[in-house]
Amino acid sequence: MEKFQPVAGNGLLDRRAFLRGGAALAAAVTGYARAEPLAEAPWSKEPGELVPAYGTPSKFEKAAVRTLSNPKGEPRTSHARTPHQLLQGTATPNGLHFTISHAGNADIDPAQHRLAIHGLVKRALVFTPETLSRYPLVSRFAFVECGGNSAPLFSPEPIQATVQAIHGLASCAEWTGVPLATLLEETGVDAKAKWVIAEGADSPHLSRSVPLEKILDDAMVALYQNSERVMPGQGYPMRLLLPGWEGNMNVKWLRRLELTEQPAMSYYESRTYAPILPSGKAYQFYFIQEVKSFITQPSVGFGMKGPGFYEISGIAYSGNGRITKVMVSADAGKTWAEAALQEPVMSKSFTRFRIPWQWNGGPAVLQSRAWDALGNVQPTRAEIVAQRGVASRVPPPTAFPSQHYNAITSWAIDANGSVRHVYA
Ligand SMILES: Nc1nc2c(c(=O)[nH]1)N[C@H]1C(S)=C(S)[C@@H](COP(=O)(O)O)O[C@H]1N2
Ligand SMILES: [Mo]
Repeated sequence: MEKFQPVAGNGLLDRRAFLRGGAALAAAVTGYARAEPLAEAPWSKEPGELVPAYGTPSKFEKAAVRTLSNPKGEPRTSHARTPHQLLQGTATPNGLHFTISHAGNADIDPAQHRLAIHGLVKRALVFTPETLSRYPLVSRFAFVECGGNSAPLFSPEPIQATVQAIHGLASCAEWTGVPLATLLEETGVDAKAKWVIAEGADSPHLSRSVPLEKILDDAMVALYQNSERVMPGQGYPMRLLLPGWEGNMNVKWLRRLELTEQPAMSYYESRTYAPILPSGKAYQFYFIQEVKSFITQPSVGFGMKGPGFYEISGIAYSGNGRITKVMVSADAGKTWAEAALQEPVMSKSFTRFRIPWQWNGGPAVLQSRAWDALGNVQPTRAEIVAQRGVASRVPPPTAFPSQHYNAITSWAIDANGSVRHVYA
């Protein structure tokens, strides 16, 4: 039984225990080894349903949907949050990719859509989706995360909400498109150019300024999302993809890229996404989505079913590059054990982590903490609050701090197995 010895407080097991424990441990978790005769179910007795032209999930998976901020079209920004507590793996299905659209999803006819690249270039050029898709394409996985994701955790008191409500404004997909370096090679770049102003074709013409360096490094005009055309909510027929950078800068329904000497100081970069510090000063730009992780199973709303073996699982990612390590605690951060990272671990992408746990039925506080390839470590909540402050207690909640929360999330398990959000 040595392989089931805890490696950290409150019953955390070695990350390889499930592998080494093999069938005995798996049976302890699931109970499937108890032999029962198989029943002949109705679906085994007749031909099945017609195969649809476009598949959708089983009717038994109705709960795996996004939660909406304006389900009836209320006039406000549309937020659709990814149900992380119901997903495994790392690629977000296209229908569950989180969406933030400030004025709804533009309904664009690709035959009429144009992308102009102009300003400080040698030759201004205009592309159609069709001409763009004839360039050499590249594919890469990348997460997109809204700068406001996880901001509920700036609240002075813990909030009893699901991981979807707290961390649902981040998703990950395989994007395929044309690297902007390729397109700028074709337009030529004036030596004076330092910034690229990206603008969308939706009615607010959302625009953001991006340093030319980032554009030439790994920016892409994405045409495909998980192998099919980019979804309307993700910017059909094309979006700017800036791997690892603030969601808002990943301009959807992309129609214009203007090379300039100075940033535009557009509405979103000078107001919404300029996080204010307790000193009253604000970040002028906050490009990178810093290293973060959170546990998706178990989490609020999905409790434990009696003492025994469980797998703790979650997502880690960093806008700086690869995830190098995730540590998990079951005793509110007193002791930690290293989680297994699911291969492949890709730069600026979701990384699934997992660790086996023997829950003894007593109170426990689960936390995860991630490290990235640049050596950044996910902060504790105390650290981020000391630096950035907490949101006001008095309604209406103040606008600050409301962006770029990447500290540790804590889930408390009580003796009856239910999960609560706590600050620990
Ligand atoms: N043109 C345009 N681009 C946009 C937006 C928008 O409303 N219009 N929303 C932005 C915001 S706030 C975020 S967080 C990301 C979200 O990308 P997604 O909806 O594909 O997940 O898109 C950004 N790009
Ligand atoms: Mo956003």
